[in-house]
Amino acid sequence: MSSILEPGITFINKELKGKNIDRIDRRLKNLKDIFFDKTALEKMDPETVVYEVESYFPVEHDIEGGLFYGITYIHPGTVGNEYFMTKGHFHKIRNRGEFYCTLQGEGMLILMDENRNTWAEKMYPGSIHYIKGNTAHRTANTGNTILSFSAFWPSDAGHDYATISEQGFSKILVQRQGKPELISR
Ligand code: S6P
Ligand code: ZN
Repeated sequence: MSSILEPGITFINKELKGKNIDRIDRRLKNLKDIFFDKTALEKMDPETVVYEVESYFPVEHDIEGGLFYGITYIHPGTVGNEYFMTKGHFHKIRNRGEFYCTLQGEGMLILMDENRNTWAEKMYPGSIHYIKGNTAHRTANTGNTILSFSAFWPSDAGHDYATISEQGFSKILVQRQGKPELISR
C-alpha cells in the first residue's frame, strides 16, 4: 500500500493504536461499472489506482451507537473526460448521515436523493459537508494533486453499492474547457 496513507491518522487513544484499521485501494479494474466512457477505459492500464481508503473501526460493524472514521485519497486523473471518482453508495440503513471534511486538493461531492435528483458541492481544504440520510454520495478529484478528505459515519450505516453500480447517478461530472461540469447522462 502506498506510503501516502502513513501520515493519515494520529491516534490519541493509545490503547486503540493500530487496531481495527482497514486499508483498501480501488483500481480501474474494480471500477468498470462506474465510468461512462468504456472505450477510454479499455485503453487504460486496469491496475491504475484511482483511490485509496484508510478506515478506522473502533466497534463492530452493524452495531448501533458507534462511529467510524476514514480518510479517502483520490488520485488525479480522468477516464475520457470524466474525473477519477469513488464508486459511490447509499447507506444500507438509508437514513444514516455522514460528515466529510476536505483535507487537501480540489474536488466535487456528488449527491443524489432517492428520486434521483443529483447535485454537487465544491470540495476544498477546510470545506465541511453534511451528507443527509437517504442521499447517495460520490467524490471526484477535479484537481492536479491528490484529493483527500476525512469521513465520519454511524457504525450501523452499512453500504449499498449495488444500487449505484446498477443504476448509476443521474448526472456525471466531466471536464469541459478545463472546468468541472455536472451533466445529465
Ligand atoms: C463511508 C464513506 C467513505 C467512502 C470512501 C470510498 O461511508 O462514505 O469512507 O467509503 O470515500 O467511497 P466508496 O463509495 O467506494 O465507499
Ligand atoms: Zn458513506
